[in-house]
Amino acid sequence: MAEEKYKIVVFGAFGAGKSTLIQTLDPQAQHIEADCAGGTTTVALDYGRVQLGDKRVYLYGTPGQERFEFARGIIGKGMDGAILLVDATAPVDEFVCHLHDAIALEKIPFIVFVNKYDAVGAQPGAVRERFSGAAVKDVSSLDRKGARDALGVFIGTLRPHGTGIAIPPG
Ligand SMILES: Nc1nc2c(ncn2[C@@H]2O[C@H](COP(=O)(O)OP(=O)(O)O)[C@@H](O)[C@H]2O)c(=O)[nH]1
Ligand SMILES: [Mg+2]
Repeated sequence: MAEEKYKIVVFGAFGAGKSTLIQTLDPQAQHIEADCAGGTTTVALDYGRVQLGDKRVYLYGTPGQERFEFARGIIGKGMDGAILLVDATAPVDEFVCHLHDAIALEKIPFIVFVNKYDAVGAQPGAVRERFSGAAVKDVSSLDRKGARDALGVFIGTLRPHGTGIAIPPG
């Protein structure tokens, strides 16, 4: 049987744990930084690969700041699913809600990973409640097995790359 491929993009605020998650899932993941605006800002991307049985998953981490909307648009092109990574130690702010709404609007299948849920001061319940209409799971970016298992369950709900319905832009 042919190998199935999936493109998954990880969205989340700066510091939510996106790079950590991708590094945990693929220790050989690439972290790429580029200077923008004459070196005054840095745009950081992550890229990793995970093999789950006969399923090959390509993971992309997007820059977490508001001003990199354009980069998220480019990286997100043709994704089969999205992970919204939320830091349970920080309030769910407008930016996180904006990311959620943008993913939902495009009808991208997604799951919310509640990261840092066991850290001091974490309020995972508040995150779960905020996104109660969606698939939500406590997943630590530092826990390889937990992250792999959660990714595997999510991938199992998706159609492989190239079989989804193309959504026209705009
Ligand atoms: N306690 C705890 N810290 C984490 C976890 N995941 C990430 N961090 C820390 O959060 C910080 C930001 O993580 P990073 O992956 O760089 O965030 P990014 O900006 O979303 O890529 C780092 O200091 C990580 O070590 C986690 O599951 N638990
Ligand atoms: Mg990062």
